[in-house]
Formats: sequence, structure tokens, C-alpha cells
Amino acid sequence: MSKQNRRGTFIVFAAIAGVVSGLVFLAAAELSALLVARDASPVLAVGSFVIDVVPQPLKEFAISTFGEFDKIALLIGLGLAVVIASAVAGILQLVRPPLGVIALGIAGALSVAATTTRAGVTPLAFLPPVIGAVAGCVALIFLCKRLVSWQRAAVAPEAGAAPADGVTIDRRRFFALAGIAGASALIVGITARAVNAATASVAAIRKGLRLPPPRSSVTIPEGAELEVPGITPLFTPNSDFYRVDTALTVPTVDPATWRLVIDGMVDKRVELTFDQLVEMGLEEYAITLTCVSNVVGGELVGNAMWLGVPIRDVLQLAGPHTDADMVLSRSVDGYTASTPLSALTDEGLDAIFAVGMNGEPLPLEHGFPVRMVVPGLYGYVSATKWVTELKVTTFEKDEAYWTPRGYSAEAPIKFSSRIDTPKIGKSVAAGRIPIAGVAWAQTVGIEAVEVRIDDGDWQRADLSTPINTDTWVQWVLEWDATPGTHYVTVRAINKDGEMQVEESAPIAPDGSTGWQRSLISVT
Ligand SMILES: Nc1nc2c(c(=O)[nH]1)N[C@H]1C(S)=C(S)[C@@H](COP(=O)(O)O)O[C@H]1N2
Ligand SMILES: [Mo]
Repeated sequence: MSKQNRRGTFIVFAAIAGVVSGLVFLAAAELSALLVARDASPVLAVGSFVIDVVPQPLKEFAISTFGEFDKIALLIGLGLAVVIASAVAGILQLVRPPLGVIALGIAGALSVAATTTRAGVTPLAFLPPVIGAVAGCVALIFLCKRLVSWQRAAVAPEAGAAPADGVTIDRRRFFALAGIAGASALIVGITARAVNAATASVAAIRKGLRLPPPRSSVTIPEGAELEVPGITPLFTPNSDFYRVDTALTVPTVDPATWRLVIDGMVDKRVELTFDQLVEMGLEEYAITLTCVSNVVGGELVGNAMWLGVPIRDVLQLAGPHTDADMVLSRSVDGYTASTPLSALTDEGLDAIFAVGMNGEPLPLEHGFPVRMVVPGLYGYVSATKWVTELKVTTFEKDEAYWTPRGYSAEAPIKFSSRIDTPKIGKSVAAGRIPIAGVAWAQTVGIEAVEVRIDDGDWQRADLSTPINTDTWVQWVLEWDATPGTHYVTVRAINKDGEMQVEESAPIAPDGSTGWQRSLISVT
């Protein structure tokens, strides 16, 4: 092979190195867009920029030539431009370093301009192109280093030096690096873009969704919320609401294609669309949700104002058979929960299909567009998110997700109480301070909360006015704190006159019990 030929070959490899670096650039940008700034995909931002700047006649030409494929044609065009530009960057980096790196840097700067000038961008929109450009430059530098050492080894024999083995090793190293980087960039980039596209569009649909106003709303009584610093708010903001599910990625369900199927032991199979469900009439329900995994004093409990439709009204359309005793609800992602049929048909119990949470459509991670909420039952046996099917059946015939995994098929919430303030491990100044928290006994209601300091007498705390028996109440006890360390214990009594169980039990198989005892240091 002549020197000239060899040079030509290395130019081609440099172009490949450039293209691989371009792919790494885009993949890193797509991945970071997915993680930190969903709206800042450089490819789409540049694409939108092109659409915006292209003159009208050219747009019309594109539409008349490619029809509905005009966007795809644009993306293919952009793809070709990226390939050519990054190939050129690769060649530049080989023959005139660091021109290639500078070229990628310029591409990064242009992408930052494209992502940050879009309407309504998030503050971190500059990050994906920056991370992309850095990753691309690193890839390019390493690939070209490999290429240069291979080139040296290949050219050297004519100067009578390095053995042919060196050439093979250097060539292998270059191709291994280029292959691994290119393949992983393709996989990561395409996956990140696909996930982003799927979820972003449902997020946008959710944002644009206007739920009809409730036919009736919950009256919040005077004194429902105590004003104590550090206490849990009466309603848990959606952003603070605990999340528990088995979903690796949040399922994205378009309400337009969502269907609810009621089948199994019913007179007639029923299928409802989102609009049909909503048209049954939405009402407000204040219900406190609790997870079976909540330990005594834990955070896996939250209160929300739900907007929804009674499940019994929907079940009635199908006509459940009298020999059925369980409803197996199923989520789009295959998760299932077993709920006693009676809990869902009981006239006195507000078991609902919720579509709204604290004044907005359900957040995606809390089950958009429809989830179940059943007062008095732990979430895993009742609160199926992204619900799409209710199968009327029996406990004998069917089993839910958690049943073979060490949790009971039936699990009513065990009533409990929690100390929110003073916080454990934080010392407080001596003097009069409030000890406060929340207590819940869904479907029954809290009668009283009692607090004991060290080995003293049990003292009754003041309670907030309950909204209903399905929501928690707040409690507070004023305490003249003396210096030293003190144990504060709390327990609740429900409206049936039962005492919160003192004996501690683990979360499995059907929920924790015990009294929370908190060590507080007073200075
Ligand atoms: N689809 C689906 N729904 C689910 C779960 C799940 O894993 N998948 N987890 C349940 C559990 S264990 C609880 S405690 C509640 C939690 O609801 P949240 O995440 O909205 O607080 O959802 C329930 N619904
Ligand atoms: Mo849970």
C-alpha cells in the first residue's frame, strides 16, 4: 500500500471516529435531557429551530413533497447533516488537532442556543447540549489518539521500526473503542429519546387536560388545620406525596386510548372510556392513603383531596355475581391488587376511581389517568394506579401481586399515630413547646390522641376538627420542656373505643403496629 493510499484510509477512519463521537454527543445529550431537562433534546431543538427559520415556500415544498412525512424527512436531513459534520470534525481532529474538538464545541454552543431559546424552556435546558458536547469531545480525543498511534505504527515499518504486530493491536484497539462507543451511544440515545417522547407527550396531554368541576365538594370544617410549626400539613402537596410502586419507569397512559374493563363474574362485561367515566359525575373525596410498608412513625402515609367516581356505580353497570367476593384490579403494567368486593360495593364507603388529586389531574407517578382509592385498606390491596381492569372473582381463585410475596390477601389499615415535631435527633430549647403530629383511623375516625413524657401520666392532646373519618387528624400537646433528654410516646384511640396496639409488629404480612417513642433532647 502506498503512503498516499494509507493516508486516504486513515482519513476514512478519522471520519468514522468523528461520526462515533457525534453519536456519543447526541446520546449523552438525550440521556441528560431525559434526566434533567425533558424539553432540551438538541436534535429536536435544532429541528424546531430549522422549522422556524425555513422560509414558508420551502416549508410548503417540503409538505407537498413529503406529505405527512415532512417531519421525518426533516429529521433524516438533520441526521445526514450531523453525520457529515461530525465526519468532518473527525478528519479535522486527525489532520489539524484540536480543530475537530473545536468544531464539536461549536456544535455544542449552537445546540445550547437552540435549546435555551425555545419558548417556555426549563432553567436546565443548557445542560444536555453541554454534557453532550463534553462527552463527544472526550470520545473524539480518545478515538483520534488510538488512530494516531495506529497510524504511527503503520507508517513506522517503512522507517524500519515497529513490528507488524503493533499495527494489528493498534487497529484492533481503535475498532474496539469505536465499536463499543458507537453501539452504546446508539442504544442509549435511541432508548432515552423513545422514553422521553412517550412520557413527554402524555405529560403534555395531562397538562392540557381540564377536568369538569366536581358536582359536590368536601366542606373543610373550622379548625381542621392546626397552626403548629413543623406539623404535617392537613393535605399533602402532590410533590411531597409518598410514592410506592413496582414500576421501573412511570407508565404513560394516554386518556384517549385508556379503557377500563369490568369482567369476570359479572352479568355483562363493561368497557368504559375516560370520557364516559368522567361523565358519570365527579365528586370530591378527602381520603388518607397509607402504605403497608409504613413503619411506626414512618412517612408512607399522605392525605389528598381526590376527585373521582364511586367504584360501586361502575361495578353496578356490570352486575357482579353474588358468589364473588374479590375484585382483582389490574394496572397497565400488570400490577394487581385484591380488594374485597364488599369494600367496593358498600354504600357507606367511598371507594373511588380517582382522576384528580389536590386540584389537578393525577400526577403521572400517582396513576394518571385513573387510579383506585379505597378508604381503610392499605394501598397494595386497593389503590391500583394506572388501573385498566377490574376482574370480579374470588379470593380462592385469584391472587394479587403481593400475595405470593409475603403479604396478606386482605389488609385493612391498622390505625396509628405519629410525632412530627419536635424532630427526632434535633435538640429543642427548654420552655413551652408544642409536641404535635398526625393520627389516622380510616373509616372509623380518631377519638383521642394521648401523649406521655418519660414515665409520666398519659395526657390528652388537642385534635384538629376532622374532615371525616377517612382522613387523618392533627394533634398537639403543649409541653413545658425541661433540659435533658426525654422520651415522648404517642398512642391513639379510635372512635370504636379501641386502643392503638402497643405490641410492635413488622410491616409484613399485614402492617406494622406499636407506639412511637421518640427521644427528644432539650437544652
Ligand atoms: N400499578 C400499581 N399501583 C399501585 C402500586 C404498584 O406497585 N403498582 N402500589 C400500591 C401501593 S403498595 C401503595 S401504598 C399505593 C401508593 O400510592 P402512591 O404512590 O400514589 O402514594 O399505590 C398502590 N398502587
Ligand atoms: Mo404500599
